[in-house]
Amino acid sequence: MDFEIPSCLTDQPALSEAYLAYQSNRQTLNESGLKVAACGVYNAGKSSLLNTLVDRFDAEAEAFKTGDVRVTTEVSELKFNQLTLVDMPGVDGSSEDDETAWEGILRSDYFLYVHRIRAVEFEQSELDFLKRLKDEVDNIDSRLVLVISQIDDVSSDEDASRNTATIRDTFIKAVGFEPEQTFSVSVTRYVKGMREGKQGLTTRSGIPPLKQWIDVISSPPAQAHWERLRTDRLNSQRDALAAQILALAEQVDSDIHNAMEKRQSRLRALEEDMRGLLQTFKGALARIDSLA
Ligand SMILES: Nc1nc2c(ncn2[C@@H]2O[C@H](COP(=O)(O)OP(=O)(O)OP(=O)(O)O)[C@@H](O)[C@H]2O)c(=O)[nH]1
Ligand SMILES: [Mg+2]
Repeated sequence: MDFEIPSCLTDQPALSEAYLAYQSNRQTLNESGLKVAACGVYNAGKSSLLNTLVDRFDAEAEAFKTGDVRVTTEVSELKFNQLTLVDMPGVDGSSEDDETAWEGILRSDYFLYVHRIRAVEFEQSELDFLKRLKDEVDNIDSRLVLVISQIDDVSSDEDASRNTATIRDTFIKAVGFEPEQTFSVSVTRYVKGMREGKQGLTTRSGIPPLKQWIDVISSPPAQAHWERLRTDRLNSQRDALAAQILALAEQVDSDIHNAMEKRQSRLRALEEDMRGLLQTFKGALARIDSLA
């Protein structure tokens, strides 16, 4: 739906944009069920992970496209039962991709932060992204979980535990809190387990606990919680917009006041000049009279 910009804001591009963003957010949040978004650097396995959550991982039936190169460049959504899954571009993409990812963030309720187990070092762009989450997203500590992905990619349990501990530490330092949940997953094991009916592999994929957690957050008892967080978010966005509009109104008021002051002082100066002129005329007249 297109929203109309109030006429008083039409020549205020930044405010118009903030107003439209608020209206469109409000509409999206009022109309959609719970949104869970996957974020992380490119190739972290975000799209593959979301595909397992809806059990659509066969190449020809993938819910979200996957691949070795940078694949996801736009925010895309998939409705699944009462839930909407949101796939986002890698946070280390172009700054345009990052802004696109950010739009997805602002409209999502929960975030799966996906990080490959082999990537022990975080990239600077990830740290910047996590800091932005921490600074700009309300109640992030109850909305962000860590997903350590591609755990089949390390050969020993020892390496896996060491890498997991380091990744968790860096994550905690970046966001400033311990995630309520950390999931260690392997899409490869899950898909193989499902295709070949190998229950052991499916269990060792770590995907079932993640699915259970999603069932819990999307269950009716949890609904009041995320709906309240949404309302809080919309209210603070509305308050910020109202404060901007108020600041603009005060500026306009002070501009009018200054213009009137200027006009008054010009009028006073004119009046003074006229008086001076009148005195000069009177003096001249008096001199003419005295000559007569
Ligand atoms: N070994 C292994 N490879 C995986 C796993 N999950 C995904 N991959 C592979 O990792 C690559 C990237 O996966 P995607 O799901 O496309 O990654 P993405 O994070 O969505 O990437 P972008 O959309 O480009 O940001 C693909 O080649 C996947 O097959 C896993 O659990 N184990
Ligand atoms: Mg992707």
